[in-house]
Amino acid sequence: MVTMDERRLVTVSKFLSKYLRHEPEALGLTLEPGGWVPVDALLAGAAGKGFRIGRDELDQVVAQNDKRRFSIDAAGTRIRANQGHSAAVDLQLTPVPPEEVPEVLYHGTVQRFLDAILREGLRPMQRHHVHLSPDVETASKVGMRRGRPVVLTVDARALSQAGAMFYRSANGVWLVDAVPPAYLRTLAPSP
Ligand code: HQG
Repeated sequence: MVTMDERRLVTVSKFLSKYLRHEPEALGLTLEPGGWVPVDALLAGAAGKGFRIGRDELDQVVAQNDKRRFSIDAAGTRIRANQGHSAAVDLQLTPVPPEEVPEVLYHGTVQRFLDAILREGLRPMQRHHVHLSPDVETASKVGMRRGRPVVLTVDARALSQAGAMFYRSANGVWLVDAVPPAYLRTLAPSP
């Protein structure tokens, strides 16, 4: 097996995110329940766009992706993005019972969204869910994609006990429909 360099890994990962999360129809794909598509159809669709991906490359991207964004099923015939979709799909997530939801989770964002977030709560925006991180460091990295990060603490257990459904994605990201302002606090910025 040829080992891929980091740049190629990122390029293939971005390609997969685009079509498995956002525009499956542009590759002639339909997301099955759970977000799955046949690997063969994906590789054929990619080749049709002039972007050839080898099956061994695909396996490496799934295995080595820094955030475990993708899964291949046990039979090795279907692939999916684990979360982050904007395309319509039933991800067949199982709600986590309130007693298994952590007391607090974190959300990384940036200052310019803060007023709106504290006023109307966290909303899923283009995605299906609000994404929450299990620790401050991860949340901080998520916020950093947009500038100087601001981390919010989410009273997740309380929100779950109040009836909100929490889901955990295969890569440890927590998902919830929305977070009302009453369950949010800004974490004091680190010096
Ligand atoms: C903000 C990446 C105004 C929210 C990351 C965020 C993550 C509001 C942006 C995953 C708002 C949405 C998700 C409100 C939320 N008013 N702004 N009421 N509510 N926002 O990308 O959480 O690389 O959809 O704070 O690492 O940043 O894709 O969500 O800034 O895990 O695998 O609206 O995406 O992973 O942005 O990131 P996003 P996110 P991947």
